[in-house]
Amino acid sequence: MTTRSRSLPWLCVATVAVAASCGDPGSSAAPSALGSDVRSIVAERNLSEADVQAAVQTYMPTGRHDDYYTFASGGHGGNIIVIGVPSMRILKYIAVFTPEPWQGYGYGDESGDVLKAGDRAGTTLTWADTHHPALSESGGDYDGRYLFIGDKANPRMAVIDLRDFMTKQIVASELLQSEHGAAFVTPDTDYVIETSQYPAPLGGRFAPLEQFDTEYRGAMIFWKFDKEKGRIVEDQSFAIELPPYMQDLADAGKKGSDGWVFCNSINTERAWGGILEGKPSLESGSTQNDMDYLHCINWRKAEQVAKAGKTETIAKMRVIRMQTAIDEGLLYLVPEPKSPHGVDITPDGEDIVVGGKLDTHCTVFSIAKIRALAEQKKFIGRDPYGIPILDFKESIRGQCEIGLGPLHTQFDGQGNAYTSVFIESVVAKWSLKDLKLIDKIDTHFNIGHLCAAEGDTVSPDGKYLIAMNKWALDRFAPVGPLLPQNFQLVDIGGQKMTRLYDMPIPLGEPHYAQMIKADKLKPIEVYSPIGTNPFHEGVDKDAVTAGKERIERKDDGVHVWMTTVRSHFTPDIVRVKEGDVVHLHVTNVEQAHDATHGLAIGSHNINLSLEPGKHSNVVFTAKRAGVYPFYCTEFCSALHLEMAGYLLVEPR
Ligand code: K7E
Ligand code: CUA
Repeated sequence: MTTRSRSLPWLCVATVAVAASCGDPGSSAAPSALGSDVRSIVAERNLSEADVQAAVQTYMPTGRHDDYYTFASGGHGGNIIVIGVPSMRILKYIAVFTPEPWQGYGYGDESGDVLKAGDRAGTTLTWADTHHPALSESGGDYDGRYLFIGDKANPRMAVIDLRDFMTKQIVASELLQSEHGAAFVTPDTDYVIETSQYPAPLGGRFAPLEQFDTEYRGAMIFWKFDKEKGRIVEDQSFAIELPPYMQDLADAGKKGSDGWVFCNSINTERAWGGILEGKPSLESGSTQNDMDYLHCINWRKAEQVAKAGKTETIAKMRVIRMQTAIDEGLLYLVPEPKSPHGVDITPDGEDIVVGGKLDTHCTVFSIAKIRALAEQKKFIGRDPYGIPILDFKESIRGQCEIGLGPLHTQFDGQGNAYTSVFIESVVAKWSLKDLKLIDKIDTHFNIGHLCAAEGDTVSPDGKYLIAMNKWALDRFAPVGPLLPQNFQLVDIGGQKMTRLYDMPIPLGEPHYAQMIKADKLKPIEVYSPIGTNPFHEGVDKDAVTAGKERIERKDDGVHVWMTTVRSHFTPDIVRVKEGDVVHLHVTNVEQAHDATHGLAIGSHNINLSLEPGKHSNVVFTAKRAGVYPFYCTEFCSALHLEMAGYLLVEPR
C-alpha cells in the first residue's frame, strides 16, 4: 500500500480539544472525546495514516453533494451508472438498451417505443454491450446537456437527456453488424460517431468468408445531432466505407484539429480465423504485422461530400464509398505499432496518444505533421484498397516508454498524461512535453480504461481519476466465481498519485466512463407544466387535469383519462370487457419535489413511474377476464398502501 507522508493536523487539533473538554468538570454531557475515539477506531480497525487520509478525502457528510458526476457504461447491463465523486456513491442507473422496472422503462409507456426502435433484424433485444459513454460538448468542453452511448454487440446509438436522466432516442443502422468506436462526439456535438469493429458485408447481406477482402467492410457512421431538439436526425446522417480491418476506438480532433477524426485498427492482416478448417486462429492471424493503421478522416470534408450527394444509400444510410473517400482526399492511413487500442487526443488538440496492447510505448502522433503530409500528398504507398499511407516516423512527435500493455490515456490539464497499463496493472503518469515517465501506481487488477475529471475536454480538471479495473480478485468479500469489477478512485492532485477508494461494480463490465463537474448539470426537479410527456415535446395532448378524469368507449377501444395525487387514482375503478384494447392516459398532477407515484397492473407487465407532473400513455389488451387490482408502487405517503384500484375485465 502506498502511504502518503502527510501528517494529520486535525488529529492533533482534536486531541487538544479533548484535553480541554476533559479538564472542564461541568462538561460530562458535552461533545464526546472525539480525538481519542477516532484514535481508538483507527487502532482497532488497524488503519494506516494513508487509509484515514483516503477516508477523509472521500467521505461526504449527510446532505453534502459530490463535486463530480461520473457516467460509467454498465457493460452487459446495457445501461449507465451515475456515480458521485469523490464519494463513489451510486446515484442512479440510467436505463438505456434494457428494460428497467423501477423507472418503468419498457413497462407500458412510450419508453417501450424508444426501446423498440433499437430492435435489429426483427429481433427484440433485451441486452446490450455498452462501452463508451460520451457527454455532449460545446467548444470541446462538456456542456452537461446530453449523453450518448453505443452497443458493441447490436450496433445502436442512444441519446440521454441530462435534464431528466432519461433515454429519449435509440437509432439502429443495419449498415453495421458490430461496433466499438462509439460513442464519440465532435467538439460541438454536430455528430455522434459510431464505428464498426468486426467487418461484415455492409447492410446486413450475406457473403462467404472467402470473399472477405472484396465483400466485407468497416464503416464509420456520423449521426447528425440536433442540439436544440436533443435528437439524432437520421436522414442527415452519413457514413464512410472503410477497409475490412477491425476498426477500434476513435476520437475527434479539437481546437486546431477540429474537423478530423482518428480511429485505430487491428487485424490489418484481414485474418478471419478458421481453427477447425486448418487456418490460424484469429488471435494469431491478426497479430502477424508489426504495424496496423491509424485511420485519419477529414469529417468536415466528408460532410461536404455527403451534402454534394456523392454517396450511395445502403440500408437507408448515405454512404461515401471508399473510392470516393480516396478521390476526395478525406481518408488517410498512418502505420501505428502492432495491435493498438486507445487513441486519445490531447487537450490542446495537437497530438494523438496511441497505446499498443503488445507494445511498451505510447506513441504520440502530431496532427499537424499528419495534415501536412496529407496536403503535400507525401505518401509512402497505398493499402490494397488504394488508401494513401503516410510515413510513421514523419507523423510522430515521439514515444514514451510506459510499461507492458498500455491501453488508454487521460489528461489533467497540467501537461500530464495518465495511461492505463493492462498487463502491468498500473496507471502510469507521464509528461506530454518531454515524454518522460513521472509516477506509477498499482491498480487491482488489470486496468482497462481510466477516467479523469473532465479528462476528454479541452480543459481537464486533474484532481481525480478512476482506474476501471477488469479483475477484482481479493479486493472484496467473495461472491462466487463471477466477480464484480473494481473502480479505484485515485487522487491525481499531487506530484505522486494516491489511491482513495475501491468500488465494486456488480452489473456488467463498464469499459469506459466520463467525469463532469457537477455544477455543469441542471437537472429538473419535476416535470412542468403538469402533463409533460418526457418522450414528446411539451404537454401531452391527452394530459389530464383534476376534475376532467373520465372513461370513454371509442372505435379503437376504451380510453381512460386518469390522474394520480396523494393518495388515490381517479378513476379508481376501470371496467372493460374481455378482449378490449385499453388506452390509459395517466397524469401525475403533483408538483411537489419527489412526490412520485407508480402504477402497477398485475398480470399485465405494466409498471409506470409517474414523477411529479409527468404524463404517460399505455396501450394494452385486456386478454383475460378477471379482477386485477392496480396500485401505486412508490411509497408516496402514509396512505400509500391505500392508493389502489380495480381493473375489472368482464367476460364476453
Ligand atoms: Cu478498452 Cu471497449 Cu474502450 Cu474495453 S475498450 S477496456
Ligand atoms: Cu402513490 Cu404510493
